[in-house]
Amino acid sequence: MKRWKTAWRFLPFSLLLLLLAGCGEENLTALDPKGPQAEWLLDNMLLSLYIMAFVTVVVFAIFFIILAKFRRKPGDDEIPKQVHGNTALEITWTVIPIILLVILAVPTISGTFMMADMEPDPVAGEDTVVIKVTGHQFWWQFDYENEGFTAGQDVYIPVGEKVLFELHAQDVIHSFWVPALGGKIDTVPGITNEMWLEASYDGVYKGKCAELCGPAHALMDFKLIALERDEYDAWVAGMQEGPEEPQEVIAQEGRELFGADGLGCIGCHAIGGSGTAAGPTLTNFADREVFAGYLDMDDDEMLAKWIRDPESLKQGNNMASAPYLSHDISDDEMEALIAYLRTLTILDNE
Ligand code: HEC
Ligand SMILES: [Cu+2]
Repeated sequence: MKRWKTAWRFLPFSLLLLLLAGCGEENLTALDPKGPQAEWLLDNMLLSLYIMAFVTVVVFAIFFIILAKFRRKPGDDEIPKQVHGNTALEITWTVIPIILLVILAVPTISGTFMMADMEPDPVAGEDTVVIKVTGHQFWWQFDYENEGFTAGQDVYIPVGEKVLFELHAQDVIHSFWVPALGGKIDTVPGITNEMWLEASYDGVYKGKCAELCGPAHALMDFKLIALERDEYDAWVAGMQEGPEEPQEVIAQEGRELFGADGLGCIGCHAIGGSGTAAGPTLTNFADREVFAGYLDMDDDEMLAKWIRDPESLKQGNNMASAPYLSHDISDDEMEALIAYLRTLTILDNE
């Protein structure tokens, strides 16, 4: 009894939590669709919700009517007539659910085929974009194999076009999910899964790993950036060319440190061209909104902290085993490294 009383006291908090659960991250929601797949998913969710609500209302209405109508009244001394079986009723409550299930099945089946349809659907004159996605603990690699370059953390697509994704995983199972655009599909080591997404509007869409994959799983965020076709083409050309040479002396010193004769960052972080499985390419690092999935891009101190002690900010990440960490990076060196990292832009060159 006492336990129930305590439990009830938490009810308002639980309801509040439920309310707040929707507010956490702006546009990390499937309830505000921005593409044909996500729209279909929401429509289907609502259809099943309405059908369930309808069934609940009807069943409860009948229940309460019968409760009121047939309850024991003063003077009712006899047990009512006992009935077994009623063919008409039984047919009714078998046929109605069948009809409801058919109503649900028709759009579900056609939608499932629509979402599984990996046939390219090129928009007039443009090649369909195909992107190889690889999930790593705890970051995302995006290989644009036809175009010959790799992007890390942020995936760019042209707006209004069906883009094909080939999904892989390097280490454990992850799940690729951009809620505003579509459903989630697992990335599984040794298996290639496929999906397509289309963004109806340009913009920055949040993505998240949706499969518990290790200590920093919750920080395995990424962005999908949908650009108009001409901007997208310019971005592709920029990624193929790589970032411009650093002009400032301090940034040039940073590039030395970044290289194989310095701290050896380049061993895991490609700049320009294809990347490796060892770490995200930093070709367009300065164009990101966040780094390491969640850290404020404008915060130099945070970036320095990341480079000095990545484990303290993202538990279990694979930069924490980098050999350079045994070397004390001086403040001057750090300043140079960060100055160099901040020159790594593609969007600002256009
Ligand atoms: C052993 C390989 C390795 C070495 C060496 C290495 N890193 Fe990393 N780095 C990684 C990995 C893996 C990540 C992704 C971590 C994550 O988000 O889980 C990363 C992430 C980063 C990021 C954030 C990238 C992003 O876009 O989110 C920066 C910046 C970075 N490293 C800078 C450096 C610098 C500077 C050096 C050299 C001083 C360096 N790294 C050396 C493996 C390495
Ligand atoms: Cu993951």
